[in-house]
Amino acid sequence: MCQGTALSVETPRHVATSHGPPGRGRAVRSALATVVLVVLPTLAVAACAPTAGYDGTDGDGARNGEAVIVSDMSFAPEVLTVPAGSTVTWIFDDGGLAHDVVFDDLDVASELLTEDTFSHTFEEPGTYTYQCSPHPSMTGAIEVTP
Ligand SMILES: [Cu+2]
Repeated sequence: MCQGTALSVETPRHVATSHGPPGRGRAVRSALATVVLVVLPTLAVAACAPTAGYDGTDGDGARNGEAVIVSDMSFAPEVLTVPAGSTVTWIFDDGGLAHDVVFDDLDVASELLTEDTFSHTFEEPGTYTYQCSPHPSMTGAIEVTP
């Protein structure tokens, strides 16, 4: 992710070391190159910082990869694969629009929620499909592997 940084930093150095008579234009270009050389690595560090500090949780205690985000009138990911025994957490965040999670072949359903979370633990392997009852086009599935 951050490997492109070295290439970006190399480019302005050619401007600073290019041959030519000393003059105001060159001095300005050199100063500019110095600024770019200083700023670019700083930006790279800033861009990398959130990834480096990410601890694998989403803030609601759900482990990374076992959460479904309910937003933009859809479930993401639409199909989530987890090992048996996993607790899947749906995080409702669609700008005040209420959704729910109602399983087709399981007696499991959430309330209609505009925020907050709903969790269910899947003990048995299988594929469990669900939908949002106010919006039947919103569908998803949990694939539980042994
Ligand atoms: Cu919905």
